[in-house]
Amino acid sequence: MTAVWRSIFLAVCFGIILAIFSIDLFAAEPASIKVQLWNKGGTMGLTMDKTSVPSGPVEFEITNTSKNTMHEFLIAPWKGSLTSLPYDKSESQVAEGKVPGLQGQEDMKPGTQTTLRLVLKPGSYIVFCNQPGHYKMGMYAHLNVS
Ligand SMILES: [Cu+2]
Repeated sequence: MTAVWRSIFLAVCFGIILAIFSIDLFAAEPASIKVQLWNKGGTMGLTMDKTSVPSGPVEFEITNTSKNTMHEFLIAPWKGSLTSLPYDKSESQVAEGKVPGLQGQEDMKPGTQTTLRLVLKPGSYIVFCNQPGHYKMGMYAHLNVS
């Protein structure tokens, strides 16, 4: 290897190392929210450790803390009242087909945990559980994405 090629090679190596380090230094950690899906003595709910996050990647660490009940975690942009999602009375469930932008993690067995990574735009969101009857029992919460 000539001296010129060696210095080019070293410069490229140095550049690659710098690039790796800067990616590592400047990559933003995704916002993280701990979610608990729970039921106790005839009541149930969905509890989050924060109610506002910056837009972009968001990581939901979801735990179904129930010992005996299936729950789920659904999220959709929603500006209205938290109790006014379109509802299908015959199914005792939110009419999911009428909620634009709905996504999430369905059917979490009791005692299970999962991590859901989403990319969220700024806005007002509703999070809820849509196992039959659970939305009306109070399994919903508001999330603000700024
Ligand atoms: Cu539920």
